[in-house]
Amino acid sequence: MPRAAPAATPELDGDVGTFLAEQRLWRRGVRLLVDNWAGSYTVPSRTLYPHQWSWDSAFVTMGLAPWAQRRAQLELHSLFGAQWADGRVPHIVFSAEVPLEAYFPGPDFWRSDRVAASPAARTSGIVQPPVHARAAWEVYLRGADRKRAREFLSRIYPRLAAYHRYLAERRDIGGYGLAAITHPWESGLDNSPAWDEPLGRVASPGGLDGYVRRDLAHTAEDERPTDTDYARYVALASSYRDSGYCDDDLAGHHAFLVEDPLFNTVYAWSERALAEIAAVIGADPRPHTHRAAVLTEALRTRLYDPEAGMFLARDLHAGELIRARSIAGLTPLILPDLPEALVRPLVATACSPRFGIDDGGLLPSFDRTAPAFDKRRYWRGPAWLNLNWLIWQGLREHGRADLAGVLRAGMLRAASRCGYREYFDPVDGSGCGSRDFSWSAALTLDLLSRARRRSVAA
Ligand code: 2M8
Repeated sequence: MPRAAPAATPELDGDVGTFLAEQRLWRRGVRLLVDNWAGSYTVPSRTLYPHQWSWDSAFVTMGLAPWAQRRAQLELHSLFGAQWADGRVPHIVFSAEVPLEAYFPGPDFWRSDRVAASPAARTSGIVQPPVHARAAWEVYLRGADRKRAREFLSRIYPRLAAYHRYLAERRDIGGYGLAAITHPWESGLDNSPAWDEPLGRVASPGGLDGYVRRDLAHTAEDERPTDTDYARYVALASSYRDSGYCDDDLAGHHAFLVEDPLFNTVYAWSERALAEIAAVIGADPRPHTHRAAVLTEALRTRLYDPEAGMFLARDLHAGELIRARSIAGLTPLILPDLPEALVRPLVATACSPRFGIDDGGLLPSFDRTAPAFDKRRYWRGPAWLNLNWLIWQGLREHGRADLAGVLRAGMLRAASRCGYREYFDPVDGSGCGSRDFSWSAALTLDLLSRARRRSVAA
């Protein structure tokens, strides 16, 4: 896929220009997170996503940690305040103050209040990638008040451990330790072409009859999922809901069951963070270290595909890998115990024309050379800052500082040119989706604050 040459960005030229541009980015990012603060958590977007989302809150926490410790702590406490008795952390916690028609599917669709295990707040009943323990660890590392930071860890640790226990005990459908997801929304990469095949098996007889999509009021239609896909999302979520969100015999009664590389990578990454947290608060880190190692090994044996040179998702009903190359398959790079024999092909794939790290832009969410690639439609090609930020961490972890630097520059350039958009067209660099999107700002603040820490230390 040909790419337009990146236009010159005068504000990023030269040391002074860079300094001023980064100052501007910092101020705008802080302003945005202040504006999107809803009292005890941050909404991903005031328009498109007006409630609390699970993994969004974890990313936001990382961006709050360097300058707003109390808010960062509160962000996670408020999410885990809505944890279910079985340990699951719902992917959306609904605000009672937001009108019902502001978001679909809202609390009346999910009906969490009819489930005994659910909390007082109304929530969805599915989960999202478990980045939270890693976020909690970052909060602790950045806390100037060490006593308070330790107290925070002691309070949050049992909650985090309960979520991981839920995944280990209720979602290991394949039997190798990996958690299975029950819905594309659980992957975080909701509309990825990787889900086309397993989602295609979901019957949605009534389509969207009786439902009104609210997302299209805020974003262009060609940047969002189609009605056909939406009808399938709704059918799948309704069937899980109508089972009482029951995880017994999922393989027998649930149409979509997938082992996803991103979900399980952040699970392993967070399990390592749990080990660090346990050591600080005097709990036993060994079960976490053990599970992290099991997960890395299962990722390698179950999801790595040598021919693709990357990790692929596994469809548990079909019993095989899904041959669609999504950026999720590059994220195992963040695992420090990933063998060098796998790091090398992953880096090569990231630099290949399929993802194209070398040409100075951002990594797209899906293989640019595949027919399903769609440069502006959500999760079918556009570049997202959270995924680029994860790969950036992975490249640094494995000593690829040069490539990490290219990615960092790409992320800052995108935010400088287009503002904190939800995602970016990887071909011409323009912004798409929602404006003033929280994790785009938060992770940029994280990037900037790490550089500050380094220069202060120097
Ligand atoms: C998107 O997902 C929601 C459903 O959960 C939606 O499209 O309405 C995804 O990008 C997801 O990863 C993200 O957490 C959420 C809020 O930013 O939006």
